[in-house]
Amino acid sequence: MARRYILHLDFDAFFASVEEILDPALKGKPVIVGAPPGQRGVVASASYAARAFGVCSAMPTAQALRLCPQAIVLPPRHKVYQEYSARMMAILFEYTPLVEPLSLDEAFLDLTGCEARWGSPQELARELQERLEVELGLTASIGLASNKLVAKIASGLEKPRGFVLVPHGREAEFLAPLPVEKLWGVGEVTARSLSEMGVSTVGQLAALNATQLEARLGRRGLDVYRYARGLDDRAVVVERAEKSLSREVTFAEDVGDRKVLRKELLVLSESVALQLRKRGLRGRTIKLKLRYSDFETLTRQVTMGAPTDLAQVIFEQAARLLDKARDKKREVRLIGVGVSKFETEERQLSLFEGAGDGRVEKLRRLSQSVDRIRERYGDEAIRRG
Ligand code: TTP
Ligand code: MG
Repeated sequence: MARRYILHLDFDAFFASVEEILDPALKGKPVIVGAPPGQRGVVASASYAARAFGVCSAMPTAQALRLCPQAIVLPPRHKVYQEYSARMMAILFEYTPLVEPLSLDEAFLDLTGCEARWGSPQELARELQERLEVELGLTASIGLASNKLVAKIASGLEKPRGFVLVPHGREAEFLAPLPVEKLWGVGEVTARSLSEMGVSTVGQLAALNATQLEARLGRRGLDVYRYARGLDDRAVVVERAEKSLSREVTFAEDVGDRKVLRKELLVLSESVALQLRKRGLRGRTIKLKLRYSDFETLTRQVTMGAPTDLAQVIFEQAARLLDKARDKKREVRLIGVGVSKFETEERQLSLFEGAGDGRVEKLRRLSQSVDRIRERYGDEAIRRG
């Protein structure tokens, strides 16, 4: 069987770099894309010149400006970034149909068996990096490895313009010196729990056996056990154009308590909202799904005047549907939330501008900073209070 090659590609300082292309006078200067400091905004993207001053994403813009007063702060222009993202994806698809976009500026490619047509995966990766720079003017960092986990970590290690190849069989050795937080599934809480066991690097983690990890981390311990050894067999998933996005959960024990159901609904709404924002989608229809203990399943939905990608809005609608639809005498086995009727960014902008809804804007800013923290520290880092 052909050796598996997975490539992960991520643009360097994506939003800030696009701004530099559109205004070449910005090149090399400390550029920050984010909300202005007056609005308690945070940095979405910082150019590498700005990072030299200690500026990083998710940092409050006000703090960034204290570190680097000469920084140029620009408001995000999502439509433009989406265009560049689409151009990048189009180039990737020229090489293989096995492209999995992860967010606007990053994707996985499965290059297994590509040699016949494109030369070695290394050559292909280099060519890709060069083409993106010549044709789009954007630099990307690439990780190339036998699986997604290792490729993704590798692409982040030598930014900007990084290229890190992890040879087959050397995955564990490559990961060993890295901090445990680099692994999927290891957020702040898990890292703290591990450090109590004297474990701070992936190598130390790999010395633990599965039973120890399961005892400490629960079911997730087994995933972490495999990741620590550089093992990950997840496939590159080719996405169809999505029409809806949903999350559902089956309870270990059937639930009749409204409070418990609402709490789960909030967690699901947050998860759906995060996925929407990562994909740059907003939807107008919110759907609730309930399955009772006897497996009878019902769905209810509501369509709003304006699209959303906010957990709070999704939750409020779903919770209202729950109160209306639920038969309180029966216990619930499964609950789910979905969002559909997606709208394009352009229309969304005008709707939001027209609405002039200060609360929506405030929620959006909060959500963006929450996303950034989640990206960094994993889902477990934040739960709404
Ligand atoms: P990243 O790839 O995380 O950041 P980056 O491209 O700016 O910098 P790096 O060189 O470290 O890759 O995210 C891509 C873009 O997505 C980023 O330019 C800004 C935006 N973004 C948000 O607005 N909110 C978020 O929560 C995240 C993760 C990114
Ligand atoms: Mg990036």
